[in-house]
Amino acid sequence: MARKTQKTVDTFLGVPACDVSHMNGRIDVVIMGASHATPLSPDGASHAQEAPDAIRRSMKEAASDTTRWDFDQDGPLLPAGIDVRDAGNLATKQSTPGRNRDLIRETARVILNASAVPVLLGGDDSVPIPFFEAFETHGPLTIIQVDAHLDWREERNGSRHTFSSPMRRASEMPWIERIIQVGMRGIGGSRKKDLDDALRWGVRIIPAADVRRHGIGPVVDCVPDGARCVVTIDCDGLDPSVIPAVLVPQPGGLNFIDVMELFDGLAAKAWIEGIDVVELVPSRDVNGIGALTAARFICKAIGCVASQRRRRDVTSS
Ligand SMILES: [Mn+2]
Repeated sequence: MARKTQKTVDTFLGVPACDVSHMNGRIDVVIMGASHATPLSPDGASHAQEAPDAIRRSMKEAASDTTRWDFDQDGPLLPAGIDVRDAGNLATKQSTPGRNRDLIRETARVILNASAVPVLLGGDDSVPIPFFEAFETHGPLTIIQVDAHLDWREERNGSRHTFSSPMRRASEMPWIERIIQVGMRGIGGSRKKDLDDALRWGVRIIPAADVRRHGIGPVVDCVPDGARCVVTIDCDGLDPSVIPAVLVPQPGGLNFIDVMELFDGLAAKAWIEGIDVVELVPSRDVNGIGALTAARFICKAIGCVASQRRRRDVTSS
């Protein structure tokens, strides 16, 4: 059976579907899925390819009435006065990494040029590389990454674009002026040289243990007022009890509320210009709690975009 690349599923929270090649009028947020970018192995199945639809599906029940009060947002589930669309899943394939990267970069660029905030559902952690590239003319940018791992490998299996390298590739993009990495712990693929390179570049590394000790406030403090930010969340940055649906669980991760507070802190002082959530592995999930948690990050992100749009309208009027 041929692998489906563009599934027809319900949109996230039942928002209107959107064709990015025909974006008219003011649209605030566009959600899109990318099951693949640069897989570690071009044959076989990607561990995170089912994630975009699993995330959408997890909110299907709640989507029946988006006026319900959402305590994590201190507002309705879908904020009033904001136009959110779902562009579905890009036609990515495991076997076409170069084309996948082009699709992700160009689609995100179209969304950004329409002054909307792209929300990208991966896919593994290679998906953010072309996503960051799309912001070339929208910088200078601060990247805030939630991840257990450093992701600073120069290459892996001969490729510079896999899930082991997104932060090193980000550091090479001139429009990225600041990188903050939160949630590091345990054992990943990095060696000391990778860590040294990251620190030399100026990355602020805030291990998971520091978040437990001091909360998320010091992370938000690293972001200057008015900074343009992209939030990139690797699901393994969260504790496995919060998101069990990951490839390699690492004990001692962030909690759900940490991420809520991170979004609130950023929305209050900076501008969230893009969000991605990657590395959700639905086949490893427990009762759908991981997919639901990832979906709740997206709900929160939409709420933050709504509040910053209100702030921008007040500032510019
Ligand atoms: Mn990662």
